[in-house]
Amino acid sequence: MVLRIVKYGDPVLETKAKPVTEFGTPELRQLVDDMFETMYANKGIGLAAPQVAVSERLAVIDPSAGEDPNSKLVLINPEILVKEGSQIGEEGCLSIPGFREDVKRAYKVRLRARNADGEYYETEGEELLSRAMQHEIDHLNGVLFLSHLSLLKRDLIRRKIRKLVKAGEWE
Ligand code: GNR
Ligand code: NI
Repeated sequence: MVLRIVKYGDPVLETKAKPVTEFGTPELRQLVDDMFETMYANKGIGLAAPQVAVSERLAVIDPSAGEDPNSKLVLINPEILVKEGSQIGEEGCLSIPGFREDVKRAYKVRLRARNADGEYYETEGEELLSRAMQHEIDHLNGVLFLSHLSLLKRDLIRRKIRKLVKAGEWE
């Protein structure tokens, strides 16, 4: 099932999500499936549970946007172990549609997470995958890419969104 993506302005996006405590349940598997379906339907490369109004530490990532079944990643209660280098690149967010800005991120990250069965695993990513991992883990901490912009850019985007809200063109 494709879920509704909440947009900037909804407090769930700026709330620190709670760890997942029950693994291997039908509910968790369904949520993971629905999150992949929602991400692909919106042509995203990542999606965090708070974006579908579920305040839990769970995100899905697929930098191939569905082209390569081997690139699907389920991150539950993820923790960044190591960050290396830096990169600057354009970033967007399905909860802030229509806005893209350059964001500085670590070039490479290594992280530890659990899968839907609760098994721990470690993985790493570079470039776009690393960027998506950092973007999704930010979501779990209630942080949006806007926080990484200058105050000036952030305020400009906030003002534009306020106009869209007034025009009834936001959510
Ligand atoms: O689809 C998405 N593309 C993207 C591009 C650069 C950096 C991060 C991302 S994640 C984003 C989908 C999204 O909002 N995930 O939370
Ligand atoms: Ni996002």
